Amino acid sequence: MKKKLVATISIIICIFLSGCGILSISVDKDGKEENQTPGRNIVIGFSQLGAESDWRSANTESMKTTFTKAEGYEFIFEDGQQKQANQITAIRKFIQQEVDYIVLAPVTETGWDTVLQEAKNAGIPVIIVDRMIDVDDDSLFTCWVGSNFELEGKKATKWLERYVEINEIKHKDIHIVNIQGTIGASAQIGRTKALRDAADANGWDLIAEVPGDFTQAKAREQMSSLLEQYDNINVVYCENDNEAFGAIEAIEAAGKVVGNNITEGEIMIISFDGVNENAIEFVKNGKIACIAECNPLHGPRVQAIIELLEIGGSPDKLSYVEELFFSADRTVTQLSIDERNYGVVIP
Ligand code: GZL
Repeated sequence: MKKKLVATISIIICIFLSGCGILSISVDKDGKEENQTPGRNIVIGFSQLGAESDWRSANTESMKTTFTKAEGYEFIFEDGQQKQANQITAIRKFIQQEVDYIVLAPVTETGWDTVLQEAKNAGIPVIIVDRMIDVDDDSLFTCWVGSNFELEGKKATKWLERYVEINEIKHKDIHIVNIQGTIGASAQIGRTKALRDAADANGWDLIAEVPGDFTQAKAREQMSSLLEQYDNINVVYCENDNEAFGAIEAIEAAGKVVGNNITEGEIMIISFDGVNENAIEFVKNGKIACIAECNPLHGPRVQAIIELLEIGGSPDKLSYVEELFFSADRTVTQLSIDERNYGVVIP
């Protein structure tokens, strides 16, 4: 009885408070009540580059689940569909809407100076996430948070160097192709540079570099074409997991074997991201030799930046995310899977 009485009284109080406009109770898409933080409504315009990969989906999910009404935010999301023109249009929309902050996940590094000058003229801070931008005046953005893509590539090429030495393979017998990400994206630039440098240093035969756009379909198409042109490929460097899935499909469709025993004629896959649970499973069962993690959970990182700005603080200009490395021969694999609470399983 007492519990019922307390419940009734608290409902009356909420109705009274909401009637006075002190506590606005909003209802979310599932009909669940979302009590908004009283007297706070930070408007954030997020220009996401697209939905090309599992990494991107996890990144978008992280932002959407962080910037909720209940936490005192109004989150405006625009999907650029992998086109810079769409992202520029979105930023101009945010300026018109007089948002408090613009968050940009840029599809490529260049071409942002004009629109970011417009945001600066409007007095709207711009936070860059994930890939980097290349602008003449770095006051056009407040700060950037993302990954060190060249380091990710170095982790992967260092692993391959060790694999070659342990298995007493001659470096010149490594015949590698690179299925690159979106050309001009920092992730592609850094990962490609790391491979080129390692191939030069070790004398690996870097047969070809082809754009895979970070998508499974494009990578499958490119891998099929490469297999028709070259019969000595023994390592495929995929600049994200979705490309690795596409390459594996193409290799198996061609009747070849994906695996880590290149001396037995298997074709080794090296990948990046580690978002998708299937990709991690592939590392465990040997279909993918190793994955350099690229962590997509930027929501809480951007939130910390915005909350710091809200109280007049100044965030670091560049913040790099700590990232793991997964390979079947490293105990870190199990540790990092247990710790991770995200991932998109392919149906
Ligand atoms: C990296 C990110 C890349 C991922 C891909 O931070 O920009 O774009 O590695 C994604 O999966 O498409």
